[in-house]
Amino acid sequence: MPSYRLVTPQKCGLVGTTKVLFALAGVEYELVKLSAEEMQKEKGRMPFGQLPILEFDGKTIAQSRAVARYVAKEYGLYGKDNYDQARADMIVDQIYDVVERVKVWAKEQDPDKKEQIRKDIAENTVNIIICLFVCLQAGFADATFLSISQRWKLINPNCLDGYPKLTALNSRLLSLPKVAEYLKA
Ligand SMILES: N[C@@H](CCC(=O)N[C@@H](CS)C(=O)NCC(=O)O)C(=O)O
Repeated sequence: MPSYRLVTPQKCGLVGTTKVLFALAGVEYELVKLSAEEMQKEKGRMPFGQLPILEFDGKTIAQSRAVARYVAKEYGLYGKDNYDQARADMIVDQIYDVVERVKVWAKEQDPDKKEQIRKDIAENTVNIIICLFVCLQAGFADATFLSISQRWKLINPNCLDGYPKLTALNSRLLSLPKVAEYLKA
């Protein structure tokens, strides 16, 4: 097995999915957290001058979603065929659409517009994704969901209520000791 180095700034949510995937796969890796000064010094090793990156066997992968997808593929967590993988991609892309809406929500100053965006996210988009999850058990999408869902709770702390299958899936993931460890870190 390669010796993985997952290099990230001190504070960065972008490695969350990869950390969950490594935990699900039971794969050891070194998590390297660089300070701002260290990051400046190390820029030359980063393909696009940004973190996170994944290093192994003299190779480097940048872009957090490419890193997560690579780890998912390597450890059989991406779906068994092109159709399952496309469904995983579909859900992950939808999750990131929600993340973009959350950014718009966070910046909006007008209380009425802000509330409208919150409702739109909480009552429509999040529910659509949750419904899709009920028919899918792909590690890549699960891991993305788990790492991002913490942010959704800001919008609607009860967003999983009424979705017993998803709640069960979440509980199963959270009950894995390594995933629980990841959430504490
Ligand atoms: N789309 C990239 C974004 C990477 C990114 O914005 N990284 C930030 C840290 S979280 C960074 O390296 N900022 C320092 C810089 O751009 O100089 C990804 O998903 O990996």
